[in-house]
Amino acid sequence: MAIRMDRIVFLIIAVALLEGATSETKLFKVGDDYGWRVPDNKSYYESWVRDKKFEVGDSLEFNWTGTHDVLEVTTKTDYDACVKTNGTPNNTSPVTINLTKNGTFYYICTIGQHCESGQKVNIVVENGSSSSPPISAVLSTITIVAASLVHLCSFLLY
Ligand SMILES: [Cu+2]
Repeated sequence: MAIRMDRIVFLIIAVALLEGATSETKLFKVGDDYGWRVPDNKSYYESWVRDKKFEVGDSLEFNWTGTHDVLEVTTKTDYDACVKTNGTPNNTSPVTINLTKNGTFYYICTIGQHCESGQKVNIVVENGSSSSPPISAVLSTITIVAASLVHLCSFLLY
C-alpha cells in the first residue's frame, strides 16, 4: 500500500505543477544559447521551434552579437522567399517581441544572405486558455488516474 500512496502523492504533485506551468507566461530565447545567427544547419530554427508551445502572453527574445537584425514579415510568401524590403528591421540586440494574439508569425534577418542560409523562424501562437485541448486533456487524464487510484486504495483498505 505504501507504494500506491507514493504514486498518488506523485500524481497530485504532477497535476499541481502542470497547472502552474500552464498559467505562466514564458520568455523564449530564440535559439536558446545558440542565439540569433546564421545557423550551421539550415533547418536549425525550424528544429528549435518544433518542441515549443507558444501562447498569447509569452514573449520572444532575439539575442545576437555581430551584424544581424530582426524583421517581422507578414506573409509566408515573403518568409519563404526572404523578402527583406517590407518593413523596418530592428537592429539592436536584444529584440523582445510580445506575443499578443494567435496566429503564425514570421521573423527573418535581412543582412546579406543570412535569411537564405536559414536565419529565419516562424512560430505559431495559440491561446492557452481557450484553445489548448492537449494540455487540458492531459490534466483531466491525470486527475482521473489519480482519482481512480485513490478509489482503488480505499477499496483495498476496507
Ligand atoms: Cu543575420
